[in-house]
Amino acid sequence: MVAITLIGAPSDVGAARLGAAMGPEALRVARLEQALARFGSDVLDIGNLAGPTNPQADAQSGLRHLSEAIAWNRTVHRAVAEQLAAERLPVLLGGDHQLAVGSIAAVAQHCRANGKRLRVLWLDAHADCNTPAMSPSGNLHGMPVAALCGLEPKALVAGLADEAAPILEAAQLCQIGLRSVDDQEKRMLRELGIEAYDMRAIDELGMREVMTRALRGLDTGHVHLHVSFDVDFLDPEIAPGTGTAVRGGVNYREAQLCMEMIADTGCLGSLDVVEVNPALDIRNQTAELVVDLVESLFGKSTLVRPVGDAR
Ligand code: 4U7
Ligand code: MN
Ligand code: MN
Ligand code: MN
Repeated sequence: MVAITLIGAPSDVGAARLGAAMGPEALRVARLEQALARFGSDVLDIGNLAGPTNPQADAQSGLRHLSEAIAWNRTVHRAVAEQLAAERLPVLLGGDHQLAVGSIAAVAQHCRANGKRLRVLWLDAHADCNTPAMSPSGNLHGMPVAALCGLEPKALVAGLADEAAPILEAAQLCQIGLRSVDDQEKRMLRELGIEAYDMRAIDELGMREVMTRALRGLDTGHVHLHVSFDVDFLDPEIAPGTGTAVRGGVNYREAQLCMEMIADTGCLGSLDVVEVNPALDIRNQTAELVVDLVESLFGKSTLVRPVGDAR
C-alpha cells in the first residue's frame, strides 16, 4: 500500500477565468482524503501551498501572469520533490494546469535520480502545447506541454531542471481526450511527435483500445506513471465545473475504464488533478465525480480481481 500526500495549489493565474484557485477546497469538501484512505496506507493532506493571487492583468509579450506562474511552479516543484523523496505519492490539487510544469519537473528529476522510466498521461480536451507566439489567449494553462518539451515559455522551467535538456521528451508523453487544439498547436504536436488520441480515436477505437495503446510497455522495467488529469477531459454534461469546457468529451463509463486500466498497471507514481472550478460547478458535482474517478485510479473495482490482471 502506498502512502499518499495531497498538496493543494490554489492558483488560477494561468487560467482564462477565475475560480480554479478554489479547486483544492472543492475536492476536500467532496472528501477526497477520506476516499483515498481506503487505498493508501496513510493519506496526508498538507494543506495549501502559498502563492501569488491573480492580478487579472493583460498579456505582456503574449503571456499573462508569467512571474506569478513562475512563483507557483517553484513552490509546487519543491513540495512535489519533497514528497517523492519521502517515498510518498504526491497528488497535486489544482489550481490551473500550468502547475503541471512544477510537478512534472519534480517527477522527471526524481525518475532520473532513481533510474526509473517516466511516462506521462495527459488527460485533457486540450493539448496545452502553445508557445507564447502561437497562443490565441496568452494564458499559461495552455502552454505547460510546450514548456516541458523545451519550447517557450522557457522562463517557466528556469531553475526547475537542467537547462540543457528538455524536462520531457515527446516520446514520454501521451495525450488522451483531445477535441480543442489550435491550428498551430496541431502542427506543433505533429512536429514534436507526441502520441495523441483525440475524441475521434476514442469513438473509433473505443477507450479500451486507446488505453491499451497508451499503456503499452509499462510492464517492462521500473516505470513511473504520472497522470495529469485536467477535468475538462470529461464531458461538460457530467463535469460542468471547469473554465474551458468543450462539448463532446469523455463520458462516465469511458472515464472509469480509463482510470481502472491505469490502476491495473500498478505503475501510478504521481497525479495532478487540475482545472476544477467550483465557481462554475453545480452543487460540487465535478469535484464529487473526480473523487469517484480517483478512487478507480487507485484501484477501486467492482469485483475482486487478481493482482496484475490487465485482461
Ligand atoms: B487547459 C487554448 F485557445 N488552447 O491556449 C489556449 F483554446 O489547461 C485553451 O487545457 C487552453 O484547460 C486550455 O488558451 C488550457 C484556447
Ligand atoms: Mn489542460
Ligand atoms: Mn483542458
Ligand atoms: Mn481549462
